[in-house]
Amino acid sequence: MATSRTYTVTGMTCSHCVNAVSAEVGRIPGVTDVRVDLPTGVVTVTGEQPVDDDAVAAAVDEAGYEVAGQR
Ligand SMILES: [Cu+2]
Repeated sequence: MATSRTYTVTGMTCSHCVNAVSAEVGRIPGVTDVRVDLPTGVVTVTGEQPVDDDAVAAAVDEAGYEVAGQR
């Protein structure tokens, strides 16, 4: 069953940032969907299995941004 987790990511300013975060997080094994709301920085990650917070934080960091918290 798919599960979702929601994070707040800081540093995203435009659609390029959104694409970079979506691409990196979407590369995590088992992740099936990534939604980014640019104005709020809210990122919703959906996976086949429970999403790994550390993997998401690492992917966001890899893209050049930071997970400020989990909602
Ligand atoms: Cu940007």
